[in-house]
Amino acid sequence: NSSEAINTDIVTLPRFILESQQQFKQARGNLTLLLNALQFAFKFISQTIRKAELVNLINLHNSSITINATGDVQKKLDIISDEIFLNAMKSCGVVKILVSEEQEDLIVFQGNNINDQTYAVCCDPIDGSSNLDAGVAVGTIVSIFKIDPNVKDLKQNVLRSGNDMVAACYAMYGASTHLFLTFGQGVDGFTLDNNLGEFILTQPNLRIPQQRSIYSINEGNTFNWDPKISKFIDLLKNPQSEMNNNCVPYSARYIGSMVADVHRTFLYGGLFSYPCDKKNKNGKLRLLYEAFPMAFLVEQAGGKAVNDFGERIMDLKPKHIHDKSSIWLGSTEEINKFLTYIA
Ligand code: AHM
Ligand code: MG
Repeated sequence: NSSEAINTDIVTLPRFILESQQQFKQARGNLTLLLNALQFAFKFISQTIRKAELVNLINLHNSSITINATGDVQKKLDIISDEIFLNAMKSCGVVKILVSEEQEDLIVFQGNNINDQTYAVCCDPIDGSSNLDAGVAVGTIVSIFKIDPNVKDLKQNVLRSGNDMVAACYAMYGASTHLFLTFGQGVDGFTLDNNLGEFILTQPNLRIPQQRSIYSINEGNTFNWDPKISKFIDLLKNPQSEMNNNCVPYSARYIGSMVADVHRTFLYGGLFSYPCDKKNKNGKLRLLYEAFPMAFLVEQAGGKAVNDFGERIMDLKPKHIHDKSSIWLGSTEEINKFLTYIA
C-alpha cells in the first residue's frame, strides 16, 4: 500500500513556527514574520549558489566575476547573497537593525511603525566563501536580538552579551540545504525539500554527542599559535596522552567553512576551534554573526562554546559590530578537556 510509505503529515518550517509561537500568549506574530523572511532568503541563496556553479563553469571558470548575457559584470555570490538577505529583512517589516559581514556599518530600516520593528538581526550571508568555487558546503549564519525601545543609541541593541539573543540559526548549502534553529529551547533541524520548496523538520530536538575524538582546526597556523595551543593539539594526536581515554589518536577534519565544520560537529561530535594566532590576535571569527549564534546553538544542543581563555562565548560582549573572538566549541567532554588543560 503506497499510502503507507508516504508520510502525509510532515512538519514544515511554517507549521513548526506557528505551533511553537502559539504557546506564547503575548506573541504578536513578529517573530513568525521574521522567520518567514529568513527562510525565504535561505531558499533564494541556496538556489542562487546551485545555479551559479553551472553558470560559472559555462563562463570559462572565471567564477568570482562573470559576464552575463547582457554584458553586465555579474556580482560575486557573497554580494548577491547579502542583497537577498538585506531585501528580505527590509521587506518583512519587523526588523529595525541589520548587521552584515558584508557591510561596514549597521543598517537601520525606516519603518512605518516603529512598534512593529522589534528585531535586530546580525548575519554572515555566505560564510566559507573561499570554498564556493570548489562546490564545497557554505552557509548563512544569523543571530537575532530584540530591540529595546528604551535604548536611544541603536547600535547598543546589538553590542550586547550573547545571552541576550532570542534566536539563532544557520543554513548550510551542501548536498542538501539544512537549517538548524534555536529559540533557546533546544535545537531543531530542517532539510529543504526542493520539490515542495519547504524546509521539513528532520531532526527534532537535536543533541550533540557528548564525546568524539575529532578535532577541527586550521593546523597550517601551528607556527603562529601560542605554544600552549600546539601542545594541546599534540596531546590529542598522541594515543598515549591523558587526553585519549581510548588510546586512539584523534582524527583531523577541517573543511574551512565554519558552518560545515560545525554542522559535522553537531552530528558526529568532536571539537571545532579557531584560536588566536600571531596574525589574528583576537581570532578570526566574528562574535555577532559567527561565534554568538553557533555558541547559542551548540549550548542548546547540550554542547559547550568557550574562547582561548575558557570564558563562555555567550558571556562576551562586543565593543564594535565586527569584533572577533577565538572559539572552541563542540562536545561537552571535548571542550572540558580543553578547559582542564588551560586551567
Ligand atoms: P568568511 O566569513 O570570510 O567566509 O570567513 C570565515 C571562514 C569560516 O567559515 C572558517 O571557519 C574560517 O573562515 C576558515 O579560515 P581559514 O581559511 O583561515 O582556516
Ligand atoms: Mg564568515
